[in-house]
Amino acid sequence: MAFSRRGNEVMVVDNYLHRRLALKHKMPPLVALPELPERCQIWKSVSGYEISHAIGDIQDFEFLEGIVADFKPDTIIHYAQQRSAPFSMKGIEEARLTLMNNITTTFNLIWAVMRHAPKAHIIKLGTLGEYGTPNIDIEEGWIDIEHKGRKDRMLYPRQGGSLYHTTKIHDTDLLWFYVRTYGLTVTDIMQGPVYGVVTDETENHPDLLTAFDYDDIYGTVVNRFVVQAVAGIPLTVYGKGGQTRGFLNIRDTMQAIVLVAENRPKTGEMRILNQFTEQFNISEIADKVCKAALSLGIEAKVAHLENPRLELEEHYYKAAVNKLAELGLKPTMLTEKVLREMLEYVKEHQHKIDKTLIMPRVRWSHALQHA
Ligand code: USQ
Repeated sequence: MAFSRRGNEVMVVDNYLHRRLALKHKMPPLVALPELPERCQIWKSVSGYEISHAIGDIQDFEFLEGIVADFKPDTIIHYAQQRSAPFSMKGIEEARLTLMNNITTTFNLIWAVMRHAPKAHIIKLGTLGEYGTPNIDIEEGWIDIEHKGRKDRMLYPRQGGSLYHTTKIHDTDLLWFYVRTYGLTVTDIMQGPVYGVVTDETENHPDLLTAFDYDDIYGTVVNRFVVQAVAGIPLTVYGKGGQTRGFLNIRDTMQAIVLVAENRPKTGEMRILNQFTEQFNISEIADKVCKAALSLGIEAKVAHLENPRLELEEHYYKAAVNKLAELGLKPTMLTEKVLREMLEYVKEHQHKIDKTLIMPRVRWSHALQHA
């Protein structure tokens, strides 16, 4: 929608993976959304612009190849990923699905582009979690290393905290291999956890919103805390709550993709950008949500749960984030007003909250216990 309203010819390809998994594992979003063809119609009626679509799985190379050959895109935004860390740690079936889906979609896309649109700019959604939580500053994709008197510039070391994050590392590696070997043009955007409800395009159109997930597997931490506050459930801080991440508003995800598409890297370049607006630890997020809730008369509490994940709960964290600002990104901050708007949205749909979806069910150590 963001590209369409700028006058671009847009095509969306979807296999409903997110919806199918949500259905199978009984974790619906807060508000049910129409399927893609209906959403395209609604978009046409509100904007006048047409978005074409195809329903299918890009793990099927022939399906994808046909689309790239016909449409001949000059920019491709690759969102086709199983993107939940807890899902990828649930068991072997979920782990395999995540690994196969994420790597195969990237691999197929690379080949479809090489064959039919070699000049296309691939914009790949990466994740800050690829870098993990190292005890040194995190750079934007690359690091200059001096070793035994010699210097080189290499991919910044990566160490994911879940299998999902590890598949994103594989993606980066695959893309970098094909960029340096065949001269593809790629931007890998390393985003932190996203929060928020609306973008400029969806603000007044509830049927065009993205899924607002709050369960333990799909929901990300800020959105979960907002729902928990409204539902009167103590906010589920995992462990000590000193886990620090770089957060961003969903509005900025769109802003970034548009900026990146409009400012292509050099042909044959692998450009890597970090994206977040502010760093917080989880306890700070919980405090902010409690404060905003209180301003609406909701008294939220915080609970420190045993951490279902294996992650550092207190650590150094300092990530560079310059390149998107240089392209002109105007950051949206996590203000009390923004949190209040989220709380108000959730309050409107309070009756739809399923409280059984809140507590964490997936433990990183689960697979070991069942080995
Ligand atoms: N956390 C809690 N309580 C909760 C949920 C999460 O304390 O109820 C903690 C987690 O332990 C973790 C942090 O909050 O330390 C972030 O968890 P999250 O579920 O919000 O985000 P994460 O699993 O890391 O994954 C999300 C998206 C993923 C994206 C990633 C960016 O689902 O697609 O790639 O954020 S990043 O975290 O930078 O890797």
